[in-house]
Amino acid sequence: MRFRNLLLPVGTLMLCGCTSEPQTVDIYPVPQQIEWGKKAFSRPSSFSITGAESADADAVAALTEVFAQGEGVRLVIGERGDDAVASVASKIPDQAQGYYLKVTPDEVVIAGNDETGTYYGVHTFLAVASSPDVMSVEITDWPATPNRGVVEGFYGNAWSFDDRVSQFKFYGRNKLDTYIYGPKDDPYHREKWREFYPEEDAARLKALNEEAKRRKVKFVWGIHPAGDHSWKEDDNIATIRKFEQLYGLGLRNFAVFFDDVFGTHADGKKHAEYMQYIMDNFVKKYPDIESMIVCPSLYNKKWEPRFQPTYLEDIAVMDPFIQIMWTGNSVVDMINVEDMEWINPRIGRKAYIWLNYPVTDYCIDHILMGPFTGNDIEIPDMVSGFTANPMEYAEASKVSLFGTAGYLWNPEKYDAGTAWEKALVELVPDHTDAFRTFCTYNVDLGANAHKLRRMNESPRFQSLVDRYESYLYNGNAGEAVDAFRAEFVKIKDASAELLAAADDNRLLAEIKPWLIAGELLGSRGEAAVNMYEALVKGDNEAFINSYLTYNELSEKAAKITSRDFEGSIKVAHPRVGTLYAEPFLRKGVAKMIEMYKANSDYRLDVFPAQLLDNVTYKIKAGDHYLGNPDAGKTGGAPVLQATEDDVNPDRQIWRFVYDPETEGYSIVNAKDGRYLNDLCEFGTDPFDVNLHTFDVQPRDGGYVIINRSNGYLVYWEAEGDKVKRIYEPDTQTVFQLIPVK
Ligand code: 14T
Repeated sequence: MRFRNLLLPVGTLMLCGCTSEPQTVDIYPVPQQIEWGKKAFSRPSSFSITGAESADADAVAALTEVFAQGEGVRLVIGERGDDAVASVASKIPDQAQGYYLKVTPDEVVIAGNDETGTYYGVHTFLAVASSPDVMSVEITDWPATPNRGVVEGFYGNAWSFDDRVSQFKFYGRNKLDTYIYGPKDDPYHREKWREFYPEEDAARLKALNEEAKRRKVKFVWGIHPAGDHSWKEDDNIATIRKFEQLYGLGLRNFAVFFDDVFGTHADGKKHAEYMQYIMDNFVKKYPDIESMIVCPSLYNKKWEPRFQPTYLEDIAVMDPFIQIMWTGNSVVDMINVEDMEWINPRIGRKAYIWLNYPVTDYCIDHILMGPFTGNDIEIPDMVSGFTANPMEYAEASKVSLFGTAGYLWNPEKYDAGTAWEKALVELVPDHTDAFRTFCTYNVDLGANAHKLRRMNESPRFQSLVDRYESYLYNGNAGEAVDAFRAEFVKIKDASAELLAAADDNRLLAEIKPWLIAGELLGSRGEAAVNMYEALVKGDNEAFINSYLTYNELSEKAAKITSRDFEGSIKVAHPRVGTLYAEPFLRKGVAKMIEMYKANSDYRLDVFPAQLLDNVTYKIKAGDHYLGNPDAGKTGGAPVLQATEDDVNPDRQIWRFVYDPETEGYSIVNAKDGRYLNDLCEFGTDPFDVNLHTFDVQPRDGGYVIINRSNGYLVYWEAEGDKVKRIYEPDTQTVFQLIPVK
């Protein structure tokens, strides 16, 4: 890299003989070529601007929002072909969206290869000129990846108008140029795809498109018709009409999504015919349409066996104008060179990446605040675009998206840790240390159906566990106790500091429930440390009091909800520090209670009934017993039976085995060893802890049984002789678990 910089023509820059260290600023995304000189001038309030009339108006506006047109150093702005920048024409890189920027003591030149290039050049200049000493510099820059950005493609509560406006500003500053609109739960995107947007919604989309344009972001509007497309003419016509509504609002970039549909709706030949119809009757009719993107039904390699063997061949015939999306090796996966080498030849073009990160619609109790990492640096050349599917928390997603922007612009100079650190400063400038602490506790996704994990959560806590956990159990714990207490206080104080600042920061306001959960994690930890100290001293009363505090705080934490507003698509139960801190606490408290019970009988009544691990129970709903009459068969479901099974009692006996990873129990029949799956049927696939364990919670003298397989909480309700799955807890059944033997 270094020698490449030396090859750069340095022009009038006086690079040699500098005496003082240049006070350079970090520019992000990192430019392709940059050479700093000495101080050029002190940060002024105005420049004498030349070329503003012919230069890109959005670029000029971004510049003059910060610096007035007036006295001072000459600033020349324009794009290739403009007279103003003719003298540097040979230095402008010829890559799309590229720019040349030069700052010297008597002149600033910002020259784009195109309009977007000029706009990006202005943003780089604003970073250079953000320091009191503006340094001389020469930058030649361009993006490594075409079509960089975000696909709002998640299930759940769609982003608001304000969320999106705030995103576009952020994209413009960070040189992301694409936003694909596809929130699964916007009825006019998917469920009611044939219907026009009502006037108010239409006006908002129009305004958003204009806002996006000002930030040099392509607003791509997507339709999701495949769930009930008839593959007949009238539905084709309905599609064109709907597209024409959006075209009429000024949109020029479009997409069609065929994801998450199956059977006859996932037919590659039909998809190709439909797209040809759209090309002939819409795209070709309006020559100013800029793009048409398709998300296929088979959108990741792992699903290949599920589809018609010819699906990819069938869609490969689509018009080359059409870009085809791909999520990689599986639904949720980072992208590597082999993925691209596999898919590109099969679809006869460079795939357009839909990266399912930091989306959390399948693990909604988590927020993903860790660094953006894991994608190969070679892939920008192998894709036609790269968009990240974010969380329904728009502001919080920016921590990850900031990294996405830097990675896509210049993967070779992208460092995930440095980018993450910069994101924290930019997003929470006044409470960065507290925000850093909080974010480190919100990195892993927990056990989930897609199996993506991030093990680099709370490294400080992890190292405490590694160093000290065994000390605690060996009774040699002075140092360890202090270290754990300090770390719990740290997460508690950080969360409290951020909560106090939340009203002045959109991002913090958005994640308030998680901040509350963070604060409670810290105070629960303190209570647990107090329990430990009391236990060591043999102070029963202090132990019980701290335990009651721990319990009260834990119950409070379990009741926190996020997105619990009227009409919310899904309510989340925020969980923080689930990889190291939470398991440490749970394991530690259980162990302390065990030790306490072995040595004392003082106030044992305050310990709540606990489900025992690896113990067999009869499961009763009212006076019915859950049974397995077809023991030994394959599939089927358990049945609620009015009488006890005297012939073969094991058919009504179930073993509950705790899985610490999912904090849930598997439920296995004693007669034939078959497990109950997420559908409350007998599983036929290999047992999967991520899908086939249950939360079993004490309630009203009995227990409720909950499955959290795919982000949704699913409850059990006894109805007739069946157990059915319900999505609202109100009518769930309280079961009696009767220990057997
Ligand atoms: F279109 C695709 F590329 C895609 O990823 N589709 C959905 C997406 O909307 C969702 O946000 C994402 C993460 O949950 O995964 C896809 O949705 C799924 C995937 C599954 F494997 C929904 C249910 C599944 F079982």
